[in-house]
Amino acid sequence: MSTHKHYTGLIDRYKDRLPVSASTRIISLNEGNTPLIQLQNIPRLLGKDVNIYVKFEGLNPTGSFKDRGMTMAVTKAVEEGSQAIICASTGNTSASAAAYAARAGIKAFVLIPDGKIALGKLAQTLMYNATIIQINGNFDQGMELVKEVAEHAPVTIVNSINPYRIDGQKTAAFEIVDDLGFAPDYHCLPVGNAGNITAYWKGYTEYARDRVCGNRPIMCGYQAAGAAPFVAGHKIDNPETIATAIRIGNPQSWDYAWAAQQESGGWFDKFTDAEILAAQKLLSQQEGIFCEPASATSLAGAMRDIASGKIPEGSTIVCTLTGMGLKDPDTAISQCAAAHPVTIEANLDAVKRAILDTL
Ligand code: AN7
Repeated sequence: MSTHKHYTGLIDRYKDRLPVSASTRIISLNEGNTPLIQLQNIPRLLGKDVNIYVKFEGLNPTGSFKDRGMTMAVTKAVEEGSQAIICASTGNTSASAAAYAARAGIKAFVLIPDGKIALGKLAQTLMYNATIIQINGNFDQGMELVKEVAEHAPVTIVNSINPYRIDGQKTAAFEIVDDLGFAPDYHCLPVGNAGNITAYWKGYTEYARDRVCGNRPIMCGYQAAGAAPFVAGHKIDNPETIATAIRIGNPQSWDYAWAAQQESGGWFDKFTDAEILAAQKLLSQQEGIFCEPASATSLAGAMRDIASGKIPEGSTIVCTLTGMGLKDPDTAISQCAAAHPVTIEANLDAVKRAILDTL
């Protein structure tokens, strides 16, 4: 028998810091351990002496950071005897819940806003065979319905109001400190339902408490202009943005996110859809890193705050890229309409001309 030791996911790696025991059956797809990539060309374009890293969470098994929380939430749901999980979702949580339910052999029910889910996320959720319930309403309405129905049906909620989700997701902060050898000065991330900013703050706080790192980063939470309750200071009734992942007006982790902002000395800010898409394109074209629109909000924010000097030169900055670009092919293709591929005759002359025209 092989004694080869291989990576079996973030619960195994960080089990001393997670609520599991030796007898827990771990439901894992080898999530976590995502790359921390240093940007090379964008800092040069900004003309500033800064170290920007991206934590590419789009390389998790279902293509988003949600897998970190989901391995933990589904592991605990199964341990507690649950036969079914449920969530409301803007798309990524539903894909992740569906995958981990399949892995565990239990049922997944997902409530999604009709017509407002990126195509890749819908494809995944269908393939993993979740029961999809589309509602004529938005994420916030779905979330309220999920909380109500869970009181009447034997289903475990796996949205980030489930504390095990936060526990799983805090491991992203551990990985960043373990990779860098220290905590960054600034941590930038998109904020929707606010589970992730809550989780990162919990992770950094735990590592600082245990002296794994000496400091905690300043937390910068960035939202879409049409869905920016933390910038407004109150919930939003009809959130709208092309970044459908963060089309959320009533964040469930409201108080935790404010605590992260206040305790870290950080801030919230908002970005138009055009700014978000420009950052997504810049990251693809300058660095070869393709994230989904919502994820690019973190880079849009870092760039604005570096340019203005709010984030000073000499800083180390980590931006979380929460999801991968293939999640939303429609938005990617429609953004590149001007550079639409041309079709030519299949002969050498035509190919030569096509190349020379471009050079
Ligand atoms: C790519 O899938 O809420 O602030 O239901 O998919 O922790 O909510 C997704 C959120 C950022 C915001 N980036 O994170 C869902 C859902 C991407 C996301 C967020 C989401 P939170």
